[in-house]
Amino acid sequence: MILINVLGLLLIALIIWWFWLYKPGDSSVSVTNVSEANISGGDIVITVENGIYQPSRLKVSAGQPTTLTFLRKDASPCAATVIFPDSELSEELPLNKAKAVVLPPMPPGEHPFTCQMQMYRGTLVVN
Ligand SMILES: [Cu+2]
Repeated sequence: MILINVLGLLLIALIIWWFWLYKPGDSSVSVTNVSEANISGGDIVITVENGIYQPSRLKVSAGQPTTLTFLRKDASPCAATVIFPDSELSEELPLNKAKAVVLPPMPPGEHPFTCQMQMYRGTLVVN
């Protein structure tokens, strides 16, 4: 009886660890400096790999169309779509092939972009 309780507690601890504490490829840890890029140069390529967009924070200019170039290296189908909710836009990203996504002009502010299940997350900083 006690053994079963202990096993149950261990299982609960494992589940808590798995879902709340273990974060593979958490972008907030290592990429703070290189993850922010200014897109106005036009030649930034956003790599889709290991659960993060790299860079994941992009500065773009307000009031003009923006072209983002994505390069998907993650073969999982979830990474295949990038969604820009504020622009009501979604694009398919081919594997290992650069894909340019043209965004309409956006109002100033922070506009997120994600994959289908929101595991990949990025932010457009428009100003
Ligand atoms: Cu996803």
